[in-house]
Amino acid sequence: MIPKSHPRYESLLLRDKMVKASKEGYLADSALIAHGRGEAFDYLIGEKTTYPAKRAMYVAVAALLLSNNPVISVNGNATALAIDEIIEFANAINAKIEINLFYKTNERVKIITKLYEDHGYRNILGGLDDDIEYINDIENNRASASKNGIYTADTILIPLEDGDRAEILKKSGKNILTIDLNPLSRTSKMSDVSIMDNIVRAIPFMTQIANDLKTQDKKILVELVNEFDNEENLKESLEQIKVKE
Ligand code: PTJ
Repeated sequence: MIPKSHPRYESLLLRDKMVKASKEGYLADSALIAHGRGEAFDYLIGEKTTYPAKRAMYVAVAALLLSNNPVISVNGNATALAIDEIIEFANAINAKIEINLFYKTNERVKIITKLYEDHGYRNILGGLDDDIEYINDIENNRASASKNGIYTADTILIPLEDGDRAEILKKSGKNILTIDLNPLSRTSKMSDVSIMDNIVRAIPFMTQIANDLKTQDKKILVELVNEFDNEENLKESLEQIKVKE
């Protein structure tokens, strides 16, 4: 039990979630390493949501609301850290959720499918019985996707995604949005909208934004998307990393 007074309380709570998920057998072997990299970047931005991240979140939510078939891609790490928040967000924007594992095993897919069901989400895509297609005919696990989900999606939110997978999705012409604490990652660089923030802060904030933007005229959402420059926003994100005592 971590005392609430501990100066690193929030961070230790997330570590606990990751360790528990690892023991439950649904994380990739390298999941804790990926988490550690995220932690380091989060530390350097003061573990707070920065202004460029907020701006990117508004644009990402607008893009999702404007889409015909928006999909939220989830892996082991995203599930361990924010399963309930992801379900709430998907419901708020009417998006599908698809299990999309970089280090895919049937066992992990089975456990994650059950987790979403246990948390009240019945229509998870990417399960073992789902219809699978290969993006751009690349017959490789990295390119597999649910026929009714990522395969036919126009906009995909890919939090904490590996660069190879992001590249395949980007090359297929889809609108790619990411949440990634590393603004220098290949995924951040090749996405259309990159949110440099911790998934545990970003997703609940995006649900709030969705509830706000849903009441706005479609024209305003289109303007938000069209005026956004991801490269410029990533530069500003990088400037938020301050190394000082
Ligand atoms: O469950 P799987 O098999 O799909 O595997 C998931 C991981 C995350 C292991 C896999 O996708 C992977 O290896 O990813 P990478 O290449 O390590 O990229 C993950 C990115 O997410 C890195 O840039 C991290 O800095 C970032 N990251 C880690 N934790 C968080 C994060 N970004 C936002 N919030 C976090 N909590």
